[in-house]
Amino acid sequence: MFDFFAEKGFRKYLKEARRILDVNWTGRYTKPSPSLYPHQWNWDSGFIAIGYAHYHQRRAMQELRSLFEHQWENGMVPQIAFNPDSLGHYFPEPDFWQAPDGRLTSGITMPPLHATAALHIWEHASDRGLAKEFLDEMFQHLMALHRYFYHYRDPERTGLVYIRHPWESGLDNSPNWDGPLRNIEVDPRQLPPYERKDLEHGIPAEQRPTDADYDRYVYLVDLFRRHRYDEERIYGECPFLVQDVLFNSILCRAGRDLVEIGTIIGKDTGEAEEWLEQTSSAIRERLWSPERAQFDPIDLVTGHQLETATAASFMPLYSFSATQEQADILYERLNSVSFCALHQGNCFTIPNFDMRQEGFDSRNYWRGPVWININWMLSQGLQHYGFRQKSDSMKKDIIQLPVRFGFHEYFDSITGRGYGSSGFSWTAALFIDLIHDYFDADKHRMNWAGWTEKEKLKDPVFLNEVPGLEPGQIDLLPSRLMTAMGDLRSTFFDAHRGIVDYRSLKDSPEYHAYLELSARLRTFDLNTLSREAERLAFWINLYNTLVIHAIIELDITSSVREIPNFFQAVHYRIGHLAFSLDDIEHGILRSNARHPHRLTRQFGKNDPRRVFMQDHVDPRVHFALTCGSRSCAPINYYDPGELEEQLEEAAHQFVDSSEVVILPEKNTVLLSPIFKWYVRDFGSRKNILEFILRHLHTGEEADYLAAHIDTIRTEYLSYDWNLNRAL
Ligand code: 9WN
Repeated sequence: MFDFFAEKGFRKYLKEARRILDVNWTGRYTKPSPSLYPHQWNWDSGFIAIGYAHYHQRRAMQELRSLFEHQWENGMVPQIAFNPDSLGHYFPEPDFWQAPDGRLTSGITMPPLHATAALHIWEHASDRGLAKEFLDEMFQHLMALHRYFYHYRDPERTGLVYIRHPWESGLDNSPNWDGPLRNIEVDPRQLPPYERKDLEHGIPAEQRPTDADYDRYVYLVDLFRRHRYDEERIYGECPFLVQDVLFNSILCRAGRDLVEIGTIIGKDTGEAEEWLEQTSSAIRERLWSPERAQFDPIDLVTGHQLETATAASFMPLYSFSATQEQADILYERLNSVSFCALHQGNCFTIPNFDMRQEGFDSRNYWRGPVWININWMLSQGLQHYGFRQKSDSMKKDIIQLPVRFGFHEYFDSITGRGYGSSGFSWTAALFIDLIHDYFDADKHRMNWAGWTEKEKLKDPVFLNEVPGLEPGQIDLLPSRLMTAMGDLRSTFFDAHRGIVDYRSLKDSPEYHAYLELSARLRTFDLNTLSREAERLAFWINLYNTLVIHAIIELDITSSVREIPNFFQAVHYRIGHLAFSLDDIEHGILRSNARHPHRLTRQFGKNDPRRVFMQDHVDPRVHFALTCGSRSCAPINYYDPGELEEQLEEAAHQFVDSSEVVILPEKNTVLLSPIFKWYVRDFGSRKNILEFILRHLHTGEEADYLAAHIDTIRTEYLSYDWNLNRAL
C-alpha cells in the first residue's frame, strides 16, 4: 500500500503557509504578523520555530537564538524584543517600558515553550550535528530562564510560578483576568499618558481588549518601571499576581523537554528534574479545584482560586501532569456543548471560553474564538491521555480553519471566519507542523517510500501454529473465539480512543486463552458458518485480531510498515487452508478483488478459498478493518447480531473524522487515500461522495456537499502508518 503522493492534498496549503512565514521573516526573526505585530514576540517565536523545524532547520535555530540574545541578566526572556527599524507602530514600545540598561525589550515575559521548541528542532533536524551544537548552546540559556522562574516567580517555593501582567499569560483579555483586573483601582488621570496603536490596523475595536483593560495594562507597566523591574519589590506591591494554569503547564512541559535535552547532550539534569517534579505535582494538587472538578488559577493577591471557564483550564493535559482520573473528568467538560462537542456540527473546536457563559463572544480575541496554538497543545494532551477522537477533531480544525478561512490570528468559533491579523505566523507554523507530524510516517525510522530497512519476511508466518497448543476439535469454535475476542476487546481495546494496550495484552490470561482457541482454527470447518452476518463478523474480527496477534508476536514497536510484506506474510491456518491478511481483505471480504497496487486478483482461478468469498462487497468493511495504524478504523469487536448498526457507526465515525475534510470555500473535499485505493468497492467517485453524504452528520458541510456533489473537487490526504498503541 504505497502512497507516493503523500501530502498531495496539502501541497498548495503548505506552500501558502511557508509563504506567510517568508513574508514575516525579517532576516533575524519572524514577525507574528505583517503589520499589527512588527517586533519579535516570545512565545510566538517558540511556535514559529516548531514549524520551521520541519523544513528550515537553520531558520528555526536562528528564531530562538535571536530571541535569547535579548535574555536579561536575571534570566528572564522578555515578551517582546523590539526591532529598532520598526518602531512607531505598536504600543507600548521601549520608550514606555524603560527596561534596565536601555534594553530594547518589554519588561515582562511569556509562557516559556522554548525548551519544547528546541527539542522539536532536534527531533526533526536534517543536520543532527548542527542540532546537537545548538542544544549545547541553548541548554545554559534555557536553564537560566527556568531558574529565573523558580527563583523570582515562586518566592514561597510552591512549585507554581506567578505571572504579573495579563500579557504574560499570552491570553491578554481572557475572562480569567476580569476579576483580578477589576480589583485594581485605577484613576485614569494618574496614569502616564499613552495612545493605543492596536486599533490602527483595521481590526474592529470589539475584537480587541477594551480601553479599561488597557488602562490596567498600563497601570501595571508603570508600576514595574517605577520599581525598576526589581522582582522583589514588584512582588511586594503588584495588584496582579496569578499562578496561572496555562503558564505553569507550558513551563512544566518545557521542563520535561529540558530534562530530555540535558540527557541528550550529557548534562546534569538534577535541578531541572526537581523543578519538573515540583511543578507537576503542584499543578495536580494545588491548581485542582475539587469542588469545581477542574483546574483553576490561584490569585495570590486574594489567596483564592479564580473560578474560570476557559480552555486554559484543560492545559494540564498538555503538560501530562493531570492524573488519568482528572483527565477523564476534564474530558467530560471539554467534550461538551460548553466547548463544542464532537459532532455538534454548529461550532469549531476549541472555543477559548465556555460557550454557555455570559460574555462568550465567538469573535472577541481571547473571549470565545478558536486559536490554533491552543488546539495544537490540547490535541497533543488529549492524544496522550487516549482521547483519540477528540484529539483528532481538534487537529481537523487546525487544518480546516486556515485552509477554508485563511491563515488568520484567530477564528470565529461558530462560523469559522478568520479575524485579527491575516498572514499570522504561528497559525502557519503549527499548520505546517501538524501536516508533517500527523499525516506523515515516522521519517526517522522509514525510508523514502515509508518502509523501514527491515528485512521482508521470507516465509509465510503461521501465527496459530503454536508449539504446545494442540489443534484438537472443539465445539462452537467460532462463538468461543468471538467470546474470547470480546474479552480481549473489553479489556484491552478502547474503541472510543481507537487504541490497543499491546504491552498489557501480551501477558494477560485473556490473550493466552485466545491463542489456544486460535490454534484450534487449524481443525475448523469454515462451512459451519452459515449466516451472512455471522460470516462477515467472523472475518472482520479475525482480520483485526490477526493484526494484533502479529504486532505482538513480531515485536512491532512503531508501525506495521516495519515489516515490508506484513499484510502478505502473516497468516492463520484454518482447516487445511492458509489465509493471510491480504487473503482475508482482498480475497474474502472484497470478493476476490485486486490489491490496489497489484495486477491480478487475490485468488487464482482454481484457488479453493474462492468458495468463501463474500457475494458482494460492503464498502463499510474498510472502516471496520484495522491495520494497526492511526489512520485505520479504530478497533472494535463486531457482533453478528448487531453488525449492521456497528458497520454504520464505523462509517459515520470515519467520515466525521479528519479523514474527510470538506472545504466549501475551495469547492474541494480532502479524502483519506482509502477512498482512492478502494474506489471500485464504492462503485465510482460519485458513489463515494454519496456514501460520505449519507454518513456525514447533518450541518453546513453536509448541506454544501449535497448541493455541489457534481462539481466538488477531490484531493487525497496522506496516510498515518504509526501504530495505534496505548502510550
Ligand atoms: C501583547 C503576538 C501577541 C501574542 C499574544 C496575543 C497578542 C499582544 C497584543 O499578540 O498580544 O503581547 O498586543 O495584543 O494575545 O498571545 O503573543 O502575536
